[in-house]
Amino acid sequence: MAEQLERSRARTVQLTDAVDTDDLVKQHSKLMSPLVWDYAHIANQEELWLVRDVGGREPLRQDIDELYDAFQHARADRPALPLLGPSETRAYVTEVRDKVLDVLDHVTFDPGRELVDNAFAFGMIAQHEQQHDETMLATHQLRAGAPVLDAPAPPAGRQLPAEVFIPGGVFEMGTSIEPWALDNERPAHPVQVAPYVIDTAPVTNGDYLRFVLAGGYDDPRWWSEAGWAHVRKASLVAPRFWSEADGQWWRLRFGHQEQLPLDEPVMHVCFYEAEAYAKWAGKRLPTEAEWEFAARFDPVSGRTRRFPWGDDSPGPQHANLGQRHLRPAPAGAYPAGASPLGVEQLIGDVWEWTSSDFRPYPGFRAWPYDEYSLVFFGPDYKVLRGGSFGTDEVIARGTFRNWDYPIRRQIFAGFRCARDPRPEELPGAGSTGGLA
Ligand code: AVJ
Ligand code: FE
Repeated sequence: MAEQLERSRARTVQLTDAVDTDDLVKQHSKLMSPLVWDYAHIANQEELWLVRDVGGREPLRQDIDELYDAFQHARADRPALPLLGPSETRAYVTEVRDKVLDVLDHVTFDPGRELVDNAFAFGMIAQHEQQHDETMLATHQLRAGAPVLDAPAPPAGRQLPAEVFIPGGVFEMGTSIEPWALDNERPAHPVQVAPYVIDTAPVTNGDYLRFVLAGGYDDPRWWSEAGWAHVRKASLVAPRFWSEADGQWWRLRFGHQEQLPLDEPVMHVCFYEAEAYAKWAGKRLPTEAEWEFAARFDPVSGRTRRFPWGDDSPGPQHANLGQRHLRPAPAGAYPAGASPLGVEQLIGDVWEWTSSDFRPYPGFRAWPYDEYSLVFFGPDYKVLRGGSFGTDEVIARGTFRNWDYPIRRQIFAGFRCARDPRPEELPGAGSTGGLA
């Protein structure tokens, strides 16, 4: 457990030490908090849950709880708050962690105390820090100026069949046994999925560029009513961080201007752009259940597994996770991460927009606090699945559910398409499409 906490902290320190004091305290985008807010918020949540609640210890800094309560102040207003400065923040963060390691030394993981059974509260806090680390990475992407982050390139891609036929059936969605699954992933429940066809890999920059060049952003036929209203109002013409000069397309990546890599998954598109591309391509977005069926169902055993490749935790051969490579990998880069039916790169690379609203599963219980999931359920948010290159493995479970507004583009999100099978693709019609 201490190792998990140290791993998230090493990442937080790296992301905050990478910039100077000015860049730590300033707001790089109205959509994001100053990095120094995330930093102290991480420690404040850790203090609330692990020092005060689990440990039953005295508060360290009750006076600052309100400043770092995400529900008290919108992101846009946070720079104007009397926040702790960088050195005060670092001192607070260290003080909290010292106390937490002491609590960890003395705690008994009593199965009768739900918060500590299976070390849940510690796992929740490690995941919370890693989630903010991905948020801080998105802030880095929005930051202007010379690059400060670097990482080796991901593995090379390979040619893939375009689509995979999924026979569908009843499967167990969500989980009741994954010890650190958060409330919205629970409980496991049966879901019926009709046969469908899904893209083998996420839609690439090259695929998406064809939509742009075909005038996709100027044609209301491809857009939902809300999507068209948004694309007009926001004057969208291409994914965020793309630019064009004399027929050459570029993308900005953590301060580096790079020629648009055509075989990489497209990223920084909002839900409406994903939806419009899919319609233009004669397809649609997968539902959340279709995504999870493709990622977890094993047709050989009939069982729902943890990951596309099985039950083992992700290794570097399976998926592009954990900020090892600061970009998504080209299509086909992770053959060892394929699902039994041959769907690839479901975990890692880019978050994938689904067509589903963020809703509770049947039997949902808000736990251990309403503000993680409960207050966000409803039609305002769309679900994203699978994690990105910026997501840590402690989060990127096959059951993990992310959500955001359908207009958001600063997250590391792309998508893959799905479609209903044509009659001749259904079993018994002679051909079974890509089904092995
Ligand atoms: C699950 C990524 C939508 O960042 O708003 C962080 C995670 N919750 N602190 C968010 C979260 C509380 C959450 N997302
Ligand atoms: Fe938070």
